[in-house]
Amino acid sequence: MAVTEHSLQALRTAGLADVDPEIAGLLGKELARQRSQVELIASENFTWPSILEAVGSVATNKYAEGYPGKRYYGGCEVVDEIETIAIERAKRLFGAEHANVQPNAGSATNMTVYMAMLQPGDPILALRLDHGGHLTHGHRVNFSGKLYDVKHYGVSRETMRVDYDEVLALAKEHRPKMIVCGGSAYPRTVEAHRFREIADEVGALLLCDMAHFSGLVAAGEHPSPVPHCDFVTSTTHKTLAGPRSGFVLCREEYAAAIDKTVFPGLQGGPLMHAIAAKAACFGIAMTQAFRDYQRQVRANADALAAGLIANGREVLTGGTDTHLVQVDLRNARWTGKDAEERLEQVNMTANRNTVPFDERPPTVASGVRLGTPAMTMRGFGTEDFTEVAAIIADLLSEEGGDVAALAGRTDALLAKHPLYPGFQGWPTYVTTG
Ligand code: DSN
Repeated sequence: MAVTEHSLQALRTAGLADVDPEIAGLLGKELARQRSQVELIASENFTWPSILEAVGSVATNKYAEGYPGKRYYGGCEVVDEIETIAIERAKRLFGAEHANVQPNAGSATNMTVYMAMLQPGDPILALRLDHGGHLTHGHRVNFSGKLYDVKHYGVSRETMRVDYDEVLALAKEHRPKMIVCGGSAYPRTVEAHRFREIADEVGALLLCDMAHFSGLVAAGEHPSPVPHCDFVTSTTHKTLAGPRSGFVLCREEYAAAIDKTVFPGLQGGPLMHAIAAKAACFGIAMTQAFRDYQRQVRANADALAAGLIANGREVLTGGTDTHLVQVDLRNARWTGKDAEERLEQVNMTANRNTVPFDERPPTVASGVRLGTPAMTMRGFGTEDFTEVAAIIADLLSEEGGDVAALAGRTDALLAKHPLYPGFQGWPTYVTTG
């Protein structure tokens, strides 16, 4: 299907459905998909409609290479105000000395910190990916693993939690220039103060990647890493519930190095529409409603973990301190891949994930990672998550449950909590045909 032919004059005011029914149709289909599935991917969320408006705003038109008051383009006076508000809100929300709100994604935030402070070949110590870390924490297939000399710490086989004595021993052995804490599949509190002690003992810089739990930090539901770390990186679209993007916080002494690395070091023109949305996201995160939302994210994660355990499934570490729960399938009939596929059959979306000491490859994996941010945004409470847990537990039992009946129970939950009611899936600027 081609784009519909319009005159140049008509194109200047036509809306998406009129110009490109194929893409508009697919966006409508994506909205329908989001509405029809229990979204349990721990790194996803349903952002506020106000954020979708900012992302779809005219700020996308503006080039603004540089920083507020120091741009390489004219006409930046309004976007300067927007970016300044975003910076000030980020600093206030997290109690940080400096914020750079230009990084476009989480990977870019970690790349920024490494490139600002390290030389290729410098030693880093970070959490292994298969124990809950992240690709950008030095995995061999990622730039971080190729450019730097990365050693990894893991979790203890007994507790499945970070073993701080092991981190200290590895730090003493490898003398890293930077220690990285945080990750994307670690369900327990990241104890940044303990990493600080270790970093101080070996003279290392400390970076916390709080991309997953920054919303909990903003709301006081997870201890803040900011006072303990030289650098804190995050995305804005996970628990923080904002646009798909990233930001870096750091101590004032590193501000100039970080800013210079983001621009001109790594990026060109910042995405000003995303920065407008980040400003709004940080503003919302300062409100009581946001704190209520995060408290519910936490309560729902506890209910999910407890429900799975009560129904006979194994959960890594026996629970969670965050928004995510790792189902441990090493002793189950089903692999992580099976679980992901079976969840789809009952209208639930999640991702297979390796668990520590997994004997299966990541493409199969022995775990499935579940998160509560998205469905909490949709209105799910603890009773709903107890039901989600019961459905998943049955589905992943030895017998596998009655898939059609379980899908019916999922649909009943979804019907109770509509997503984006009355919304077409994107902001519209066209008021007449
Ligand atoms: N890919 C993200 C996640 O799912 O956790 C992290 O970048």
